[in-house]
Amino acid sequence: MSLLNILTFPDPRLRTKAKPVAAVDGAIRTLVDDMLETMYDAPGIGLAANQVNVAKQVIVIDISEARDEPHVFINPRIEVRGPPVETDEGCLSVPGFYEPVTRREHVQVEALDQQGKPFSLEAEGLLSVCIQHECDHLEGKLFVDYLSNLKRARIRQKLSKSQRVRA
Ligand code: QAP
Ligand code: CO
Repeated sequence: MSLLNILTFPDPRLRTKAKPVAAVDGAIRTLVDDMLETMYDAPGIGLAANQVNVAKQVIVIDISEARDEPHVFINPRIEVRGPPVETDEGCLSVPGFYEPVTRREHVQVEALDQQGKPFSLEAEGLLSVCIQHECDHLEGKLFVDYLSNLKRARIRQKLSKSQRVRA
C-alpha cells in the first residue's frame, strides 16, 4: 500500500472528467487500497480518484468515527431526491476551508464494489452529502464552485500563495 499525492485547488487537473472503469482488476483494487490509506492518513471522510490525479470513476468514503466502515464506489450513478439541505463542506483538495453548501437530502446510488459486483445503496445525512460531493469530483466539479465568485477567488488566492511558499 502507498500514500498518494492529493492535488490542491486550483490545480487544473482537478477539472479532468473521470472515465468509467472498464474492468475491476488488480490495478483498480490496488488504487482503491491506496486511496483508502491516503484518506485515512489525511484524515478525511471521502476521496475521489481525480484528487490523486487518476481520471477514473472511483470513490472511497468512510464517515464512521471508528474509521472502520469503508465504502467503495466504482462507476457510480446517482439520483438525488428530497428537500434541499445545507451542510458545512470541506475537501482534502481545499485544505483549511469549510463553507455551507446546499444539496439534496437523499441519494440513490448504483455502483460496483471493490470486487466488481454491482450494488445499490440509499443514503441520507452526511453519507448522502459526501456521495454527492465525491460524484461532483468525478465530473471535475468542486464544492467551491457553489460559493460566490468572491469567496472562491479568496480561497484560490490563499491556496495559490501557500503552494508557492512550499514549492
Ligand atoms: C468531503 O472532505 C466532505 O480542510 C470530504 O484541512 C466534507 O474529507 C463532504 C479535510 C465535509 C461533506 C462534508 C479538509 C482534511 C478533509 C480540510 C474531507 C483539512 C483536512 C475533508
Ligand atoms: Co472533495
